[in-house]
Amino acid sequence: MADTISIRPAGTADDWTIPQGWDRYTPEEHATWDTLFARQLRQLPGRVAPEFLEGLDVLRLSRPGIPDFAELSDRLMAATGWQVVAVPGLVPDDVFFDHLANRRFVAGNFIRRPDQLDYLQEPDVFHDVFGHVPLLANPVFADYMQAYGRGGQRAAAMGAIDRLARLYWYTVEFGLIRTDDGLKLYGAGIVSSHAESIFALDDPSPHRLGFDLKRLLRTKYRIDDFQQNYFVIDSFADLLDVTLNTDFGPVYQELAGQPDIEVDTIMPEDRVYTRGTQDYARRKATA
Ligand code: HBI
Ligand code: FE
Repeated sequence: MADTISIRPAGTADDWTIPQGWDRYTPEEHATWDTLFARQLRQLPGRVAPEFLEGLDVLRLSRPGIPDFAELSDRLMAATGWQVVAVPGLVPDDVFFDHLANRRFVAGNFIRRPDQLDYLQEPDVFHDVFGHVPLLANPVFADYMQAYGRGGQRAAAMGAIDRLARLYWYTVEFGLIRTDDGLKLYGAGIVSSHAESIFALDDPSPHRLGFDLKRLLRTKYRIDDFQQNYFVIDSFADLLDVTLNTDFGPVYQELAGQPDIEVDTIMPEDRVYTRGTQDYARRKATA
């Protein structure tokens, strides 16, 4: 995450949480949530990891309207000890890691305007709650997210936040998972995006590469368009296992001496699911 100097807005607590203000949402805002939700539910079944759909069920997220975080947290707490807390937008890294390390997921309480359905800069309540929260009902992924938060606190102490942020980016935000029924989506940035939930699986442009922690930590990413690289995990248990059983300190030191890997590069040791054409940017430019 760019080192944006975040100014704590008035009325925000030290941990940047604010009241969600559920009863202040307008019917149009609830309708925006319903439009986004219905659009994703038309295309995610069969493309998304089954654990995501199970999470929607367990948390009863199919009910219409923007979820009330208090009610949602009651169900989430019962499932995995997590809760959803409202924040005004992106929060400083150390605040973010502290919340995750304590099983609190920070979610923006605002929703995009109807004319922003397809892209917005900051994560809104649809990205955060529809994209991220269902998998927090899965015990293994819930443990992974807490492990990431704790890892973030350690990375901060070693000046390695930007390095570790790549792990979050290529798993929690834009991860794919291998199943007996082919590759499936699980990253929140993909499952909450109408276009990218197609692009990430179907488009011939991006590379789809087997998850390898050190290779991933060297790989750059872009924040303003579809990914040119996706990493594929074998299972959530494998992702948790690697994260819990890696001593990141020596890995950060080892990688410090190695150059970053560009998004259009395939390394000799890569497990290649798709050797992408990398032509998306060109296609888009000439569209
Ligand atoms: N703040 N609200 C919010 N949501 C995020 O996803 C988030 C954040 N702050 C920092 C951050 N993500 C990432 O840069 C961390 O991986 C470092
Ligand atoms: Fe996100």
